[in-house]
Amino acid sequence: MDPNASGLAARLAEAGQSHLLQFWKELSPEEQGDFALDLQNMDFQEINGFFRRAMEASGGSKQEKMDGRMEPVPREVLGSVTRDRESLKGWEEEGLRCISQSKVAVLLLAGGQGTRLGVSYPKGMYDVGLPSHKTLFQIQAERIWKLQQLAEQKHSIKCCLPWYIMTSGRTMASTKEYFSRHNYFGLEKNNVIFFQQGMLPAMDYNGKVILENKGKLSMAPDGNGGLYRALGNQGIPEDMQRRGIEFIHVYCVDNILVKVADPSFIGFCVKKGADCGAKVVEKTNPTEAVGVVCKVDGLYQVVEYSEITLATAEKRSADGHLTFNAGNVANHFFSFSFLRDIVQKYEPELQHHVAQKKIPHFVFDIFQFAKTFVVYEVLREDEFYPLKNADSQDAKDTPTTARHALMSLHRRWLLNAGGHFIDENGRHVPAIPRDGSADSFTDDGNRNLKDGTDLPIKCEISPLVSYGGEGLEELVKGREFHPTLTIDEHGVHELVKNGV
Ligand code: UD2
Repeated sequence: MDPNASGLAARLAEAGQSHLLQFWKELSPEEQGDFALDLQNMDFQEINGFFRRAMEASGGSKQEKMDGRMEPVPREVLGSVTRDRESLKGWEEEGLRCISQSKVAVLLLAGGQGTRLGVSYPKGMYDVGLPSHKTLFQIQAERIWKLQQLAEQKHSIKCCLPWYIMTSGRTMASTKEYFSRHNYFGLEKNNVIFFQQGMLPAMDYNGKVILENKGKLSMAPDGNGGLYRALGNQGIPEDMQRRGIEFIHVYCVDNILVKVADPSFIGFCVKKGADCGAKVVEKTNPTEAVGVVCKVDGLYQVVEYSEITLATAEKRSADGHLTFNAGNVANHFFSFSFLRDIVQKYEPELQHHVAQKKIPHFVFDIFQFAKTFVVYEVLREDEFYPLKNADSQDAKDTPTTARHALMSLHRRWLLNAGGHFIDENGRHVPAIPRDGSADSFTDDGNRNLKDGTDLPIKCEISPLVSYGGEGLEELVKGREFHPTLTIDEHGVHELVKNGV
C-alpha cells in the first residue's frame, strides 16, 4: 500500500493535512492498511470547512459585536414556576394528558466522555454514593417509569414514554451492556432506543488534524449538536413518527435533579403552541459555567459561557439581577415537526463553534429556527445540579455536592409532606438550620455544602415511590424519622440511628 500511488498523499496535501503521513514508513503493513482505510473514509474538505467556519465565528471582533447584539428574554415568552403559580396545575395536567396519550418522548444526550469527571466509562453509570448506590441512568429510568405510571393511573389508559439515548462510538457498547444487565430498570426494552452520534477528528488551532499515535487519528464525538445528524442518519424521526410522538424532551445526562419529561414544562410549551422551548434557572453569578438564553439580532439563542465577554456577563438590571440571567440547564422542548424540519432542512446551515476539545455545533443552536419559542424558569435547588468534576476540595459540581443536592431535595419533599427529622437526642431537627447553611448558595450559584460543616440530613426517596414529591403524605405525615432515611418500593427504612 503506497499512499503516493493510491492518490491518498495527494488528497491529504490538497487538504493541508500531509503531516498525517509523517510516520507512515514506521508502520507495519497491517497498520498501514488500517490507517489508509481510516484516512480514505474521512472527508477532509468538509472537516476543513467546519474548522474555517468555527474560527470565523469565534473571531475576537465578532465576539465583541455579539455582546452589542444581545437582548434578554422578554417577559411575554417566559413561564415561571414561582411567578405563575396559578397556572402550574393546568400545565402539569396538560403534560400528563399528552404523556398518557403516548405523544411524548424523552431524548437523552449521553455521548460525552466525562473528561472532567475523570472516568473511563459513561457518566450515566456513575454512582455518586447515595444510600441506594443508584447511578444517574437508574434515577432517570425510574423517574420515567413512575411518570408513565402516574399518567396511566390518572387517565386509566396504558401508555408508553419512549427513551431515546444518544451515545458515542466510545460509550455505546458499555451503555447498552449496562442497561441490559439491569433489565432496563423495569422499562420495556423496546422503548429504550440507543443511537450513536458521529465522531470528528480533533484539530489543533491551526486546523491540523491531530494524531493519537503514529497510525491513528485522534477522534472525539462531534459535540452534543451532533444530535441532529445522528437522528437523521439513524432513522429516529421515522421511528418517532411510527409511534405517534408529538413532543420531545431533550436533556443532558449529568443533571442529578433532572425532571425527565417534566409534565409542567411539556404542558406549558404545548399550551403556548411552542415548537421549541428551553428550561432555565436564574443565573446569579456572572462567571458560572452555564450558557444564557437570550436574543441575538432578534433570534433566540444560547450564548455559551465561553462566548460572552465578562463585561456583558456582569451587566445588571435596575433591580440588581443579572441582565442575562436565563441560565441554560440543557433541558429543551421540541415539537416533533420542528425536530423533523431541523434534521431534514436546517442541520447543514448550522454554524460550528470552537470548543477546547472539539469543533461542534451545539444542541441549542436550532432555537433560531423556531417560530414560537418559549422559556420556562424553574428553581435551581429543585431541578438543576450537574455532575461535572471529580471530588476535590473546593471543587463544585462533584459527586459529593451532587449527592447532597439530591438528598437535600428529598428532605424538603419529606418536610412538605408533613414528616419530621429528629436528632440522636430525640429533638426535632429544625427545617431551616440555625446557621442557615444547608441549602444556601455561594456567590457562584452553587449550593453551600462543604463536607463536615453543613452535611445535609441523609434522606433518599426512590423515584419509584415519588416522581416529584407527590404521594408521600400517607407514608410520612406526622411521623418522626432518624436519618439515614430511605423510602423505596418496599417501604420506609431508617438505616442507622445517626445521620452523618
Ligand atoms: C452544557 C451546556 C451549557 C450549560 C451546561 C449546564 C451545551 C453545549 N452546553 O455545558 O449551556 O447549560 O451544560 O450543565 O449544551 N454530549 C454528547 N456528545 C458530545 C458532547 C457532549 O452527547 O460530543 C452530552 C454530554 O453527555 C452531556 C451534555 O452533552 O450530557 C453536556 O455536555 P458538556 O459537558 O460538553 O456541556 P457543558 O457542561 O460544557
